[in-house]
Amino acid sequence: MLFRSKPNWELPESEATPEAMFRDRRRLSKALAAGPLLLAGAPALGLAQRAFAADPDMDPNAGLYPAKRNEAYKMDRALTSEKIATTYNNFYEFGSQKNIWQAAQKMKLRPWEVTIDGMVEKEFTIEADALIKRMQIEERLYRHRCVEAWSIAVPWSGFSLRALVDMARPLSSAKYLVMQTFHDKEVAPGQRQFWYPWPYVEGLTLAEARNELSFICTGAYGKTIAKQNGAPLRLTVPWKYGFKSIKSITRFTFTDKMPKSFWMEIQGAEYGFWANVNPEVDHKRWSQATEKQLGTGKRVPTLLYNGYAEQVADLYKDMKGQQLFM
Ligand SMILES: Nc1nc2c(c(=O)[nH]1)N[C@H]1C(S)=C(S)[C@@H](COP(=O)(O)O)O[C@H]1N2
Ligand SMILES: [Mo]
Repeated sequence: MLFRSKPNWELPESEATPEAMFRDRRRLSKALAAGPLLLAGAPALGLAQRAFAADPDMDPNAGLYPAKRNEAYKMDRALTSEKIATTYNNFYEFGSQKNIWQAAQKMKLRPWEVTIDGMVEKEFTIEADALIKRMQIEERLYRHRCVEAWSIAVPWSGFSLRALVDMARPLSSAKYLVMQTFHDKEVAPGQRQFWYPWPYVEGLTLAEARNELSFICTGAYGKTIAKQNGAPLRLTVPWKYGFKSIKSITRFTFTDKMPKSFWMEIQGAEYGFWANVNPEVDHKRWSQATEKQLGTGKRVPTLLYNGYAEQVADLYKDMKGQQLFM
């Protein structure tokens, strides 16, 4: 049963938008210029809502970026240019080529409902903008290693996944957090390819979800995250192969059963649940020892847990028999 109630930490709508909106004056005035067209259909709408109706891409939380950098997360290499990180993407909902960034602009970000359900004290649904507004937003520099053996280094902004887990108040019997991407084949042509098990699904153990590194990205490069990078909410778990970092999330479900992810469903022999980065465990069809650093022309050694062993190795110390690295 899904309760559509407002948890006590949710702001009332009236508080949640206008003041932040005015920080984004340029787009607001652009949107207001389009206003009269909308007036007939929506006479009761306030200024802010009218601006939204005119431009659903306008982020009422735009003023949160650039966010203060959390210096705990050091970077050992040059950051990848924004140009590369926003034009070389994996987002199968929009096609299996890397150049899907234009197709992804079709995503409509408002309204964007996020449901928190399953084994929690009380299920609820909240608007992504309201959720983000409640969170402590910071910037972190993270490495990202795709299972295809390329890598980037990105200044993400967002909030710790642990904060969302705490808000959700999972039952003590919950062991896993499952995340799900939007499902709309009108918007995403890839989702018309019926042989894929849509929607995209990924999961973590609750211990992993509570690890300090697990991050929900809402921004990148000092501004709101681009659609092709997984707006409005995208997971980043930098010690795991990139496919674990699910984009454009609409649902967080708490459960006691290990979920079967999108890639496990497609090719379980090559893509497992854990998918921790390890240079010594090859993919069935290629080596994982090195990675191509996009934008540098360099191939560099891949690091165990993508260089994050200090933060995450403890999670796996009693799990010797499991396939932790595929
Ligand atoms: N919903 C969804 N999330 C996804 C994917 C996808 O196809 N669909 N691709 C994954 C893979 S394989 C990688 S490497 C990263 C790529 O993120 P980027 O394009 O922002 O660099 O997103 C991950 N998240
Ligand atoms: Mo990937």
